Amino acid sequence: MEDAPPSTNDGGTKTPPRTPPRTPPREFALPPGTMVRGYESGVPIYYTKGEHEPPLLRHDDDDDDDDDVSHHSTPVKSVKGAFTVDHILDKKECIRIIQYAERLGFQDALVSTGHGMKKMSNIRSNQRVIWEVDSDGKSPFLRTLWARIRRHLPVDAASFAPCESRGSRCFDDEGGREISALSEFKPCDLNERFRLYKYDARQVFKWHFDGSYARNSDEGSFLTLIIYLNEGFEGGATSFSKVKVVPKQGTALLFYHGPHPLSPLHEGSVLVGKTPKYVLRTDVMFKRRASRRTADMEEDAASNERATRTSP
Ligand SMILES: O=C(O)CCC(=O)C(=O)O
Repeated sequence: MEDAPPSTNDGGTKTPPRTPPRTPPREFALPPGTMVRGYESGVPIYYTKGEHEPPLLRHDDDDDDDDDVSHHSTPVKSVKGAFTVDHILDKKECIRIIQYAERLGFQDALVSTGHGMKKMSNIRSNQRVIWEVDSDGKSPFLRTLWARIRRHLPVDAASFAPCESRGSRCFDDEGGREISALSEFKPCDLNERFRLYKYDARQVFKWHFDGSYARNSDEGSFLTLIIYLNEGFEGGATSFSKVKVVPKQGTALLFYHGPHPLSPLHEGSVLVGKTPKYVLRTDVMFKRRASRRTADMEEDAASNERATRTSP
């Protein structure tokens, strides 16, 4: 019998560095302003200071009312909650990101497991670079990308399409315990840990579910964000059980992941020809509504007080 498809958050979760590097440090060759922040399961985690990031310079970034049709989102047929948005990055921006990733250097992509990241070539054979920027609004790259993405997002994690709300509920992985009403979680920003993928001929990321990244008890990711950095290669679609999304340069693909009930099984299908495929990957983070957090804190305070009163 075949094993169940794996669930992986693809290196998006930060774990304390434990193991020594698998490859010698490459700091000597790094672009200015980029450093190795540490190693996780031997994989270097690169970090770039804001002013040295590959710039995102499109002219329409300040225009909140931009209703250019080419920026509209399109649902992915037969994958509930999944949608694409064209022109999230322009051609120049995609090329700069690819060149930047090539300077950092791709390595075999590992698979995240409960015990760190492991090479599992039966599941994925593509290459990857893990690259972090500053969170808290300090990274121009993250800030700009978020501004372009956020207007297309569902209003909360219970919505099945951009800007539509429903009242479904969410269960965790172990035994179906309800973790919270999904509608309490609103999109708040992007995971500052980007993963850049490269697929050469015959490389693949086989059928799997994406895991989520929990930043803290009130913030976690519910959506995968994939941005295609190039197009025109053979094979290399993102495949779901009934439909394939053919990569288009600069287009974003978003779908639910982690404990979300709409998390779809999917695959980065095998690349056939000689032109490599490049992808930028991160997660959309959601934050629990403040009123709920306050209610939880009040409940905690009340139970502390009860505990204090009953203590000897
Ligand atoms: O490369 C692709 O098209 C898909 C990537 C993927 O499956 C993932 O990041 O979870």
